Amino acid sequence: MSILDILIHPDPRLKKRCAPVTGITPRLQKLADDMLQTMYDAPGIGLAAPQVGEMTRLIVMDCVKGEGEAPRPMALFNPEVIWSSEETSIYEEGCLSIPEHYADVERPAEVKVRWLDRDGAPQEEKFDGLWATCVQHEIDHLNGKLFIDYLKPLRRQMITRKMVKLKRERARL
Ligand code: K1U
Ligand code: ZN
Repeated sequence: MSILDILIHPDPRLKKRCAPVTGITPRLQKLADDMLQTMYDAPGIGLAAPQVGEMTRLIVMDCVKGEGEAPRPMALFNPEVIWSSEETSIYEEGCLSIPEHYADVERPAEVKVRWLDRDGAPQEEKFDGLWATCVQHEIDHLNGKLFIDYLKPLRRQMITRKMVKLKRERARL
């Protein structure tokens, strides 16, 4: 398995809608495995394919938090929200493409999601808590949307300016 480079905002690939997967190939299975390894290495609780420059509808996540709890690595191809709760919850979100910036985002507290698993089998599951926040954040990535798009323009612009500066500094190293 390999650790992939994570794109940093602003990058045009993070603003584009990704194409659906038409069949689960060994290349896509390796991409899912590499994305999981990249996510654990970061560390993070989720990662979407466009964050590693792959414009395809694939996300990975593992929101198991407890010490001693078994990890639950998940790879979701073509994930879609098929039901959202009226009840919302607010969670302080971060993003591996916007390092060191966090903000409260309000989203449906529970969502039911349909996807194809690593073997191409259809799956459905209701997510709540951090899992619900994370799966919505990752599906947003597939539609070219970042958590800062939920913030007021001034705060979004301030974060974007800081990211431009960070990218310039990293490029100089
Ligand atoms: O999509 C991403 O950039 C990954 C992101 C997912 C996410 C975090 C918080 C709310 C919604 C979605 C991250 O994983 S940021 C890092 C992070 O949250 C974390 C890192 C280490 C331990 C626990 C959490
Ligand atoms: Zn993100």
